[in-house]
Amino acid sequence: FDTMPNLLKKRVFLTPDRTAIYFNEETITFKELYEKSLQTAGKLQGLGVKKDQFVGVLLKNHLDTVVILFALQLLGVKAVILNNRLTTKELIWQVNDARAASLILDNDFEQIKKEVTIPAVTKDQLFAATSVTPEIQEEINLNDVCTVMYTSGTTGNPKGVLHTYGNHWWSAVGSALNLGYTDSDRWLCSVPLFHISGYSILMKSVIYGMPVILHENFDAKRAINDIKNKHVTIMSVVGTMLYRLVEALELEGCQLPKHFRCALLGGGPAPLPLLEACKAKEVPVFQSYGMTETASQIVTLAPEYSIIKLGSAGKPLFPSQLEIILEDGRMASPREAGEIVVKGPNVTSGYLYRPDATQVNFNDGWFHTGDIGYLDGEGFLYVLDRRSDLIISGGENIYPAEIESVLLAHPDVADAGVTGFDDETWGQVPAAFIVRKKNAHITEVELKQFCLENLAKYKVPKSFYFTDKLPRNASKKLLRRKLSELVQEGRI
Ligand code: S0N
Ligand code: AMP
Ligand code: MG
Ligand code: MG
Ligand code: MG
Repeated sequence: FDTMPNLLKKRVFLTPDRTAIYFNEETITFKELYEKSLQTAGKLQGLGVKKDQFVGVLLKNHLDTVVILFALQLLGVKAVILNNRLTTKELIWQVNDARAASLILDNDFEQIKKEVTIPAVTKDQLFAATSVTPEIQEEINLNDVCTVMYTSGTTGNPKGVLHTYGNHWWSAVGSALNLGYTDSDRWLCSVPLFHISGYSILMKSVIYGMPVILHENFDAKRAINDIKNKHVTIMSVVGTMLYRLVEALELEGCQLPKHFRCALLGGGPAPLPLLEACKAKEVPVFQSYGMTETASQIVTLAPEYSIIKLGSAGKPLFPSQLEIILEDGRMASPREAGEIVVKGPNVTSGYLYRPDATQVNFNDGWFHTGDIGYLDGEGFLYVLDRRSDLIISGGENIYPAEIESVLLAHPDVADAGVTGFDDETWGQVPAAFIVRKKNAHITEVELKQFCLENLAKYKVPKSFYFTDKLPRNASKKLLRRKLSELVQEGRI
């Protein structure tokens, strides 16, 4: 059976007066959220937005964003949710790739508003528009696409990951069956709503009937305050955020209150020193493994194992399965490393307009993550390595190939290679290796500036090394791992 009542409508029917969102000094109930979303749906429809269209959304964490995202769900519009940190060039590429019919953006994204060729409406313009009676999707089909989020690839351009309503539903259910849910739970969302880490919290809010404390961005002090004063019990974090949180606790010489029961840690590897620092400060960390394609965590360490299985990402959530596959296609034995392959109702059905990429990544309903790991004898997952060459900086993904192609486009650059260096603050940061063209004198400063014009700031290499030749194998393939060795061995 693949239909369900509209999620927000159902939630309003069940518990209209419960708090849905705390945002700064504002608090709104599910009933108020529904009314605002309904009115906004009417305005969107008045502006020509229609069911089944793809519509770009470029909005910051804000109560208005929540309203707009649910308005789109009420209309049955597929939201293409864009990463605020990207450059105008990168954003326009994604909007075009998604064949978005229009774009809704925050008031201060002026550049893209000027450059984009589809109708673009700012949040202020949207809220000032006249409302018509919206045609609401009373039922949702679990196979219908709800959201699209772009993720970069090893080679080539970013791909739009499709999330159906079913993916979001099962992700929320799978999480609750593991973390549990009680009426006193309140989830702090200081991760971006444009990532599945943030959006999935909104879906949980509506599905569980749970209040969300929404922050515009992550600020450790503010997080600690709200955990105490607004009775936050769970929050989602990436490693960089958790480091800052523990640091702030140390600085203030305090601990988190007992009601805080879970820091859901995802988006990248969990360094052991971080886990140990959390243990010392009694911060209850739930390590997890997940990705945009799995509509948030798919593997999470249950609380009773957080100490004895330190470093493990846990076991697959109830609705999901996981296998380790060797290069020859055989299943790995316990402790034998291979590719992590996952299956479940939370896993994406594929990439937008990319049947080729979808086919490459799926085999009999199993999604090949490209990540490397092993299972211990009891079925606990240990993630060893990221998908090929992926650099994760503060929870944002960076693919070397993307930076290399920008560098290679510079007229003074003959060859370029990028690799990740370990970094205390961000986990990893990109470093660039450049071979200048003959008689060219391009400097680090100039190359950085060139990158800034073409790439989101977090993708701009933190260091540049100039060299005569890059390590390549016989078939001219760049050996990225050799790049860091050049530096370590002092040969550059
Ligand atoms: C780490 C964060 C909070 C840092 O942002 P901050 O401190 O607000 O920075 P800004 O004030 O905006 O900028 C200051 C300077 O820092 C640079 N900068 C910002 N971010 C980065 C970065 N990531 N890497 C490198 N540099 C960065 C700015 O450019 C600026 O530079 P200057 O000063 O030079 O101008 C922020 O990055 C953040 O929020 N990160 C988290 C993103 C995230 O949520 N990622 C997860 C994505 N993955 C998924 O969603 C799938 C997994 C998942 O679902 C999940 C993940 C985590 C937790 C739970 C789950 C789940 O399963 O539910
Ligand atoms: P994204 O969809 O942008 O969050 O990227 C997800 C990627 O982050 C995964 O494919 C992994 O490469 C990496 N990742 C997520 N969780 C972990 C973990 N627990 N340990 C190591 N890498 C992780
Ligand atoms: Mg900041
Ligand atoms: Mg989650
Ligand atoms: Mg990531």
